[in-house]
Amino acid sequence: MRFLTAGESHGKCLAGIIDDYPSGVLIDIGYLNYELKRRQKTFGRSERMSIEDDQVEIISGVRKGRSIGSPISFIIRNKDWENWKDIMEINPEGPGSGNSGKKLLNPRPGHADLTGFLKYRSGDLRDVIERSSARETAARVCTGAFAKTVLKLLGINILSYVTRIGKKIFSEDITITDKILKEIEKSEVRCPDKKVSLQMKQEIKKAEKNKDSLGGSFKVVATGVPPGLGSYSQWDRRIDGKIAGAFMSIPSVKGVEIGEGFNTAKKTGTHFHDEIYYKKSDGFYRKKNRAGGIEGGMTNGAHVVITAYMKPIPTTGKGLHTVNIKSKEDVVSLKERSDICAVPSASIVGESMISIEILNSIQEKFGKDNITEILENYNNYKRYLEKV
Ligand code: EPS
Repeated sequence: MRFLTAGESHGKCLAGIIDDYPSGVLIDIGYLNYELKRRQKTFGRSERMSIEDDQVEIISGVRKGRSIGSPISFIIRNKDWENWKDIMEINPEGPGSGNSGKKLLNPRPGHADLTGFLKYRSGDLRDVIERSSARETAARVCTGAFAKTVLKLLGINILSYVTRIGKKIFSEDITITDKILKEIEKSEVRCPDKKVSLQMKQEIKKAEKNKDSLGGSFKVVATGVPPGLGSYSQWDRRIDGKIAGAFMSIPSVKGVEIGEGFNTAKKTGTHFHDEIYYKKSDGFYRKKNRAGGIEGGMTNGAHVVITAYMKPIPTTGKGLHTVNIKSKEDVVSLKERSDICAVPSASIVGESMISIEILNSIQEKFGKDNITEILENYNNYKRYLEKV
């Protein structure tokens, strides 16, 4: 399964194309919209989130509620486009052609602005910031919801929660129960602990008051993943490489950890690796999961656990020292309406990226054309695992 997205942040809509999505999958539009809402409703976002009410419109690839094996395409309309029609006018002679808005010339350190200007040779940073905006991640979440729909049929589920916002940390190990999952969904910052959630919200309010922004970290966990997805046989088939790449592609993510990855350097082999046991009823199993469910470039049957680390949002009320791209004068970086902290929303994007990568590896091993074919091959593999 491959996907591409298109669309500017304040353009007419976002668009997505998903290729090689299996046929025969029941598509629940209500579920796709539910996932879009999960990304939108977190604390620390800009007023933009109260303007938008992300809803998917499927354009192709689905007939009478089922995928038919042809490319799926969809759009998500930007409600805010109504307020930006003139500035975003497509036609040179169109109704809004006389109004391009004020030229943006003061690039924000930490954003794509300066390098985008150098690379694409635009005299207005608006051309760069429209597409480099994290608004694009709404289309990824929609694609992720399509992927999750297939994974659920295989008993693979994905969850996420926030582990840090600024200085506030949630570092406990959680046991995955329905109660914890409900707590995470109830928390506006997607943290399983009520007290820490409040502290995280305070941290965001403090940053807002100081005209500043925040980063943090979030965890994504995939449960029910079978052993043997990915392969050690070639560098580009290693699933840890694919998952790390997918997470690094989320705007603002600067580090990705698999299991207790960042801890490995200080531990000895006998204190780090997850020892192997066997029980007739359960087959092979581990008591620990420091490897985060991946060994030798393959899933090992344990939960896949990823932590992503995000830098603070580059747009701040205070601004930072920068240089005007035209006059070359020292100035303060541009200020646009912006989020204070997007870590909780990014955790939903993380869920989407892992779903897409896991589904890709599933299709590589069990077939990609039709869901019944995938399920037959998958169940056959599971029967083999029970016997081995
Ligand atoms: C973003 C800036 C803000 C965010 C946007 C990402 O948009 P605006 O400039 O319209 O206020 O709200 O994120 C979204 C719109 C979204 O849907 O996530 C940026 O500069 O990356």
